[in-house]
Amino acid sequence: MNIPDELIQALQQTARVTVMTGAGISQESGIPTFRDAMEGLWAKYDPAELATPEAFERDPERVTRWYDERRMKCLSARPNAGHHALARMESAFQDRGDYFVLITQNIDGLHRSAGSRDVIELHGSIRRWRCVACNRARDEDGGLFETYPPRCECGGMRRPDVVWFGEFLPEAAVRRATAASLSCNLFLSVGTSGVVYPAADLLNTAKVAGAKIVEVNPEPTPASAFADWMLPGRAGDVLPKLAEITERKRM
Ligand code: BV8
Ligand code: ZN
Repeated sequence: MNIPDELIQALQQTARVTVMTGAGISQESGIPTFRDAMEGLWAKYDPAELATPEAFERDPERVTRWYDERRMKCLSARPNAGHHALARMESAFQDRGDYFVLITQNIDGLHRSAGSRDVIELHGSIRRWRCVACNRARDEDGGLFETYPPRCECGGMRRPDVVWFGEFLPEAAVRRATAASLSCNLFLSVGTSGVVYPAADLLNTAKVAGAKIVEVNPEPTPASAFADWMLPGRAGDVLPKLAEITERKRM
């Protein structure tokens, strides 16, 4: 696919870029997207059912077992060309003193592993687990837990430090993501179906504030109607092209 000239211009003239990614960018790293995450054992549950405080309340063992299996998949996954391209774009923009902010809805940590320095994780991290009693939290990079739910030293149950449906997003992350959407002049929406709020609002916030919108997705989404450029392709194919344009000297 070739990149439209006006988008090439925009990428090379623009000084303020904000990117928001969803599960689609990790699909090429072998992590099923949220909707098709329900494979095998989990085929009979609706993910939005399991990713709730009520589900945890009702059956902490089943919920923490599901997350721990997803944690293993995330820990063994490798960032793909899409993740690496965004890390290159961050360096290209920031090295020339321009503004580049990466927001993600993903909890898999792959942007950081690809070298992105500053990632706003709107929905938390599946690697970090916290105690519901004393709030002690730490990254878990080892094998599967022995017991479910895993227990804290204080005896409390530990849960993944992710945002479940019906839970508020981390205040600081929302503030930073909103500021980045308000102040950019190019907003890239990559690999997201744009149906989960309030994350899905950020594209609209950027649009209303006057930013040009680029969407990268093999399928159209509800956001496609608002996009100035809809690039119908996989993140791993399209983003390296955008990174290469960004790294080329400005006209
Ligand atoms: C909240 C962590 C306040 C857990 C997740 C309006 C306003 C506010 C809230 C709501 C609202 N309407 C409804 C709500 C409630 C709810 C919501 O949005 N529900 C939806 C289902 C309608 N929102 C919430 O509950 C949020 N909290 O609002 O708090 C509040 C508090 C109390 C009471 C009321 C309100 C919390 C939402 C966060 C939930 N946590 N993740 C976990 O992962 O287990 S959401 C999870 O699903 C992901 O993080 C992500 O955000 C979402 C999945 O979306 P995508 O990432 O887009 O993935 P998806 O599979 O859908 O799509 C993949 C896309 O990739 C596709 O388009 C595909 O074509 C594309 N693709 C595939 N391959 C590729 C590709 N693209 C590029 N390259 C490829 N190779
Ligand atoms: Zn504790």
